[in-house]
Amino acid sequence: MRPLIHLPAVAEPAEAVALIERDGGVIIDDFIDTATLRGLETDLRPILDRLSWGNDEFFAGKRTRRLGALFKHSKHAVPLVRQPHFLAAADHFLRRPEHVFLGGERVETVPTYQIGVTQVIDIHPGEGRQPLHRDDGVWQWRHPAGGRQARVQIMVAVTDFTAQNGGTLVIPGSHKWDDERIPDDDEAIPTEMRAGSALMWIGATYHAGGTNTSDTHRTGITVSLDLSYLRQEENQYLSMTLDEVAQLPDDVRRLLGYQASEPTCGWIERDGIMQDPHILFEDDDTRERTQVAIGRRGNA
Ligand SMILES: O=C(O)CCC(=O)C(=O)O
Ligand SMILES: [Fe+2]
Repeated sequence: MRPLIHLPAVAEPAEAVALIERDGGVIIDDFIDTATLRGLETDLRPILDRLSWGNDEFFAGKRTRRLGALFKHSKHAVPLVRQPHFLAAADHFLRRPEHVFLGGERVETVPTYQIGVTQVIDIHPGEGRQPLHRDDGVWQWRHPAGGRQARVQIMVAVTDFTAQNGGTLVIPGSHKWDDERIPDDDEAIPTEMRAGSALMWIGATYHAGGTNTSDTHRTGITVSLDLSYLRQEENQYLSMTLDEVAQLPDDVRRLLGYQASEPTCGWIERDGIMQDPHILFEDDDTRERTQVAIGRRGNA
């Protein structure tokens, strides 16, 4: 089994997409710059260090700490969801057009994507491995689903990731397996990458947090971009107040779920009109009332 390929940050996003299509994942070296890495570490480490260890078999084990609501805790999370390889992969895998009929009219719609999970995962020495799994299992996603994917995800290395300290285990090529093939521990390859680099993979690829047999902790930040008509795995609406969301840039607010998915998923009613929720953050003078509609989008 061939390990996942490393690409430099200057590589064309299309190259990363092609490797994910082929192998189920890719590693982008220097995914974020040093200032972002240091900023994340400074903002998140003190909060993480106050958390207790986990207490379940899958998510945490006995020597792992997990912190969610990343965008509440650090403004340095913003570049993670603007990184060109990540957005290109989300555009490619998630924005697949499909058609529906409205009576005799054939209408094509293209879904958007949204942030599903944001989490710091800090695996300490002595932690055992997670069971190999597919993250799209949260929606009972089936495989193959006509080539459709539900999720594109990153794991950014905050510390170096090694085979010894629990670097994420991945089974290359497993995104093409059906739902009956059982993942075997012998097929999984640990992700080794420098701090600041990122593993990028899709919801169908088998992976797991690794065993930490080293004498130091392994810290990663994971963020997923998911089909925006699926329920968010981490409930972003209840993770931040509207005031906190209002402090974020418009593109991030939309990614957090404050945007309807075409054609009509996620509207809020205002003045008797089904509207896109991003109007919550626009003031009365500048507000452009955006009506959600199938087949045609109108400004009311
Ligand atoms: O910590 C890791 O490397 C992977 C964690 C993971 O896959 C998960 O919690 O779903
Ligand atoms: Fe996972």
